[in-house]
Amino acid sequence: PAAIHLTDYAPPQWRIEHVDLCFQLDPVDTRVRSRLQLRRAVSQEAPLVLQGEELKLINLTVDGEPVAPGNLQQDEGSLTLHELPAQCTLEMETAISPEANTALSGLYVSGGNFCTQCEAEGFRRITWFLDRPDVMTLFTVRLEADKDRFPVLLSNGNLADAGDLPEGRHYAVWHDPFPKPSYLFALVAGDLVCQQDRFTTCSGREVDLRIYVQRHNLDKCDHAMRSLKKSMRWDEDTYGREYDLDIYMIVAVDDFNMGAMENKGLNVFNSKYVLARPDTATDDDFVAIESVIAHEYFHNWSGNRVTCRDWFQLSLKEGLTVFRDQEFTADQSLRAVKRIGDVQRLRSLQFPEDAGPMAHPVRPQSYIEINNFYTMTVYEKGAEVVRMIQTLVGREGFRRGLDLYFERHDGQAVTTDDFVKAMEDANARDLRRFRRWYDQAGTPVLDVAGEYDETNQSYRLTVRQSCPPSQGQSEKLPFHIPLTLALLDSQGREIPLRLEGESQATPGERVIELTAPDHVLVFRDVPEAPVPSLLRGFSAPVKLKFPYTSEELAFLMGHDTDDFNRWEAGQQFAVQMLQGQIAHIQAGREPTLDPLFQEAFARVLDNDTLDPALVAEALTLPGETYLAEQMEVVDVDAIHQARQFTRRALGQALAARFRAVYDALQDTQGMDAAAMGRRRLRNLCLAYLCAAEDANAQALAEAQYQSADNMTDAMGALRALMDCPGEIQERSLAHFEARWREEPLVLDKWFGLQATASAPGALDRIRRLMQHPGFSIRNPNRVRAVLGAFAMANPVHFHAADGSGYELITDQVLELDALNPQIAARLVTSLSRWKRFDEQRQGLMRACLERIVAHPGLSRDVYEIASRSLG
Ligand code: DPP
Ligand code: ZN
Repeated sequence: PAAIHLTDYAPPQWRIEHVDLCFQLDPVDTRVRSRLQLRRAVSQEAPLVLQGEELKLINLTVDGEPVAPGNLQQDEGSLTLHELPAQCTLEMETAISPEANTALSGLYVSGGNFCTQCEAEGFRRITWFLDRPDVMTLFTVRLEADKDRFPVLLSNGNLADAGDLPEGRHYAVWHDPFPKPSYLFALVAGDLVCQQDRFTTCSGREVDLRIYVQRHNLDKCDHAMRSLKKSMRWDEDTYGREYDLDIYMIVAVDDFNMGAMENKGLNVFNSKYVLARPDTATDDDFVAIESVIAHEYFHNWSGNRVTCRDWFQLSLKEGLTVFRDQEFTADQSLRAVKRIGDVQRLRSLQFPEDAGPMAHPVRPQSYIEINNFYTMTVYEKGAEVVRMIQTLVGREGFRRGLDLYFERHDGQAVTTDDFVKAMEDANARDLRRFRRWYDQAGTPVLDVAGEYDETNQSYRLTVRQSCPPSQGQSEKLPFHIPLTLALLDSQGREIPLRLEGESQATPGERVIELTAPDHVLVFRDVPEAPVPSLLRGFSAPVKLKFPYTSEELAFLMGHDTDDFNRWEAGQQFAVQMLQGQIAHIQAGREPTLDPLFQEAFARVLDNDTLDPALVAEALTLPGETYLAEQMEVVDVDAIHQARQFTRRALGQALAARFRAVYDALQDTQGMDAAAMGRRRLRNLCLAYLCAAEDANAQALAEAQYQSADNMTDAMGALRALMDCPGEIQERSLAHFEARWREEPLVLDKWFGLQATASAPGALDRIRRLMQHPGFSIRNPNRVRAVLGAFAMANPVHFHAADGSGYELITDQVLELDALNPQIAARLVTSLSRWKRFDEQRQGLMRACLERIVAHPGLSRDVYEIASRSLG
């Protein structure tokens, strides 16, 4: 398969000004009639090349006449028409089979209902079209279907007409007044019910809000509806963005490749990000639902009103919209807790991607299959890049820049350059060098050193930036990096900052702009040797190296005035200690717990002035994948042993205090952020108590499981029990399965717990889970809950030394690839970083990748990931 390159971009030669679509919906044989109003966009004759996949062309006319055979050419994936008048009407009829569509791209059937997914290139699986985001078209859509089976008929925009047809059929006509690219098209038809509400926008417009679900889920929509209304209000208050149609619909479907999709006026969601009741969904689920609802809603401006010129610009809408949803969530609860979670995700998932064979810039330069580039880099690093712009121009400047961006580009398909340009123009800033964040892959490293000069009362910081090479980019140019810092005195107070050459000191923190490979910063009037607090709030997506002593880290853990950095100091302290333990284990010695760490840890636990959510974050040890990132050669067993040892040792040493905090947090009622924080800390205490392998703790966990009236506490107890194999664990898991068998989303939690269990016998467990009646390889959520969880979050067993974990995943990738290439490709990424492991594992993983690449009939999706991984 051939790669597509950004440098080959050419504007479309034809425009589709208006399209009328008529669907005769039938699961096996759906007929799609389309009428395209075409206008040539260039002065000289140009062929019209439409895209199409898995379509049967029944009929085609231009201006009502058949086309001469010589002027019509059908190839694999395209339909070419020659010698068309500069303006004409093209009418076509195509046949498709939604029921046979297991790739879940285009029009397909989920739970007996019709739905669509068109981003990125699914529309071409519905009808022939200029399926590219820079072709924006007005859509009118008529749906016809059997009225009993499919009473609800939905598409984008506003309802224009509806009525009955002969033979028990009916129809609906939808018109979307906003021109849009085909990837934002959607239709839904089925037996659905809806929860309804209203929203009055800031200018007084009334919007009809509807969440459509299958009837048995109608009692799980309240939270999603509340989240939607909050998002709408927040985007008005924060960014002045108002909704623009009379109706906003969300439809929940069980079979969905992504999290959700921002189709104009008709979002289609993975039901995982809609359905929630306190007894079926955890606090994390509630928070995730709120943020995905917000994310898709925010796309209405950052994505739909202003869209992408081509798919290389994907981060234009995704990075910006993730940034917006992160800010929204931060405003709903504790900003630092949100920031910590986002940074953990970035460091444990995006940093590895950026250091491996799939590394690509935020704006990729080439791809084989665009679906492989809906990545942590495009989304999360893209959001960090937007955040850095805000740090550089300030909150108000950022708002000015965003206003200008929307004003300038409303109704257009643009590039990340256009976004940066608006930020520059609104703030009279030069961000030329900053643009390198969009074009250079890899995670920059900041090596920082500090030196205090007592005689001159000055403190000298030297900062050197570098960035390791990545595929196709051996040399990197320096990045423009905002480094937010403060200097703390021995009481933990911020020392006023006066850089050499400045006449006056300023209080608090400072944003230093790094643009060169090396910087020397000399601070004057520093009365004592300070402890620097660097990269506050994680002001840039980089790896910071500063030679802190354990004492300094313990000090920062207790005193840093930046909440994020207080947490970060604890993480770094833990990493240092765990690295020492890993070395001990590798040398065949017993690991030990650093008393200074235990003391600092206990002080946080005992500090009842801190928010419980922040305490819980501070007391959570760095994850195994993050620890793996810090090693030259990853040793999954030693990492797991060290981490488990530390959890157990802390659980034993501080048992009485964990129990006291657990008991003090009895009041966990409610769904507000404060109650969620209390539940989080309480469940963390329980986990440490169980890690200590104490029989009382198991009884406590079982009691909590049985009395829990919410899923957070039930899962907290079960998760804690996963550290204690035995009768109580088995009994509780069996009870959970019996109780929730009929609720697929809840059962996924049960699948996930077992798929990630570190107890021996993992392979048999995975095979058993796949035999469970609730499992189906055709459902992406089930695949993620069992196979995805195993491959990505059970390092000890996935990387079993005999290669059995790799073989299992390889077999499943190949089976899945024939059904759903997008999901299969995601699973392959678990094998892509083979070079990070010992020689034996390298060989085994490589052999699996070779087996995949050699498989006949492989999809582009899987081919691209597997071949790049080998390359
Ligand atoms: N639906 C995906 C998202 O919102 C892709 N646009 O991120
Ligand atoms: Zn998005």
